[in-house]
Amino acid sequence: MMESFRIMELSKGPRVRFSPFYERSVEAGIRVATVYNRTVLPVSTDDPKADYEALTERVAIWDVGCQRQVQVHGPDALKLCRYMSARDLSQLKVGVAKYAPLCDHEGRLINDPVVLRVDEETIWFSISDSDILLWARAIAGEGNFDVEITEPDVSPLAVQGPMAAALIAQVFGDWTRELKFFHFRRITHEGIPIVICRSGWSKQGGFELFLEDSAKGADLWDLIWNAGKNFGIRPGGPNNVERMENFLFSWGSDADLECDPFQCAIGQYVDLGVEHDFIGKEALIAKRVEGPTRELKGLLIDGEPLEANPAPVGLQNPNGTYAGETRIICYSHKFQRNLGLGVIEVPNNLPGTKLKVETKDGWRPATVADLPFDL
Ligand code: THG
Repeated sequence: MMESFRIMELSKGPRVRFSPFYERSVEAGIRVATVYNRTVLPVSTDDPKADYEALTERVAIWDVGCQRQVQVHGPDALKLCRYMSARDLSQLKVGVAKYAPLCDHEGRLINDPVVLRVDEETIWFSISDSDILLWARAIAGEGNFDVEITEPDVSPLAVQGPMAAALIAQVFGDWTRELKFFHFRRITHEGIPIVICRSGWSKQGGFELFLEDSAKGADLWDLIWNAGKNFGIRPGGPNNVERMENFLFSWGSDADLECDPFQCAIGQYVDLGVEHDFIGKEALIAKRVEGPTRELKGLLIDGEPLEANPAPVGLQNPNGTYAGETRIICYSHKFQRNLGLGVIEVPNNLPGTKLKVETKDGWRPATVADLPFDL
């Protein structure tokens, strides 16, 4: 069980938001939560191993209403989004999504949203945990883009796991089986407006249901939950063990604010060859030429299973000199060993390099590995 606090009650004020699925999540057994985009994000039940098994063997339902949408609407919507993104969005079609790094002018990664083209003049940035509403408004204002930027009433609910496709087909119809990865359709089902997208923060396959009316949160949850009983559905949250085993990047967790997308191991989503300008382009080209001074790598940590620790701890050479920072640690059920992600100083980042990682019971030997782990 991950370290957590049990403290006072959270007040239902404007500073911490609750998603439309929050109450159902708690009723279904969620006991640990964090905060993401100023919204409570359910993390796990009181049995994280069972959460992992449901995700990897059956189907899991997650309240990811904290994945807020920044809506860019207007004649210049695509032009602005293309200027904000280090991945080329020029060809983004209606009904298609793309994972896109956003950088600042120095090439630092400031967010890594899923970008959905909802219609010709409407694009959603489904953001990670930093304020892109303010950023987008500043960029649009400075550049005189003809757009309106808002946070619409949209809350994603994730359905992930090997049985997710069968469950979603049972609820919404067989057409959902034909949806390709990162493609979506906007529908109204039993009076509930949703965007159904084949996506989600796991490599188990699944869907995200972007609810477009927060008054219908319990209705949508119940539809999936009731149909899911036959599939052994279980509540959970974005799962750090599964996503570390298969490597999906977590902004705000896996790297600090100075890292660029190459250092974060998501450089394959950066398009430097485009003709148009985008924020950070010049800096990223220079960084590409110079090469990184440190980068995110996997760590195989020796010894008995470690308690999950999603917080930065030490990383050293065997002789005790600084080698970088361990960003997150977990015990992998699949590989039956401890895994870590670390931002590691060159040249200690070479696969096979022996290092040591700080844990509660002292320093443990560890070996650097490429991402995704190939074990
Ligand atoms: N779904 C939605 N919004 C999100 C997330 C999500 N916003 C916050 C956070 N997660 C953003 N981070 C990621 C990281 C990885 C992926 C999606 C969001 C992802 N990557 C795929 C991969 O690496 O295989 C696909 C990338 C691609 O081919 O384009 O899915 O989970 N709505």
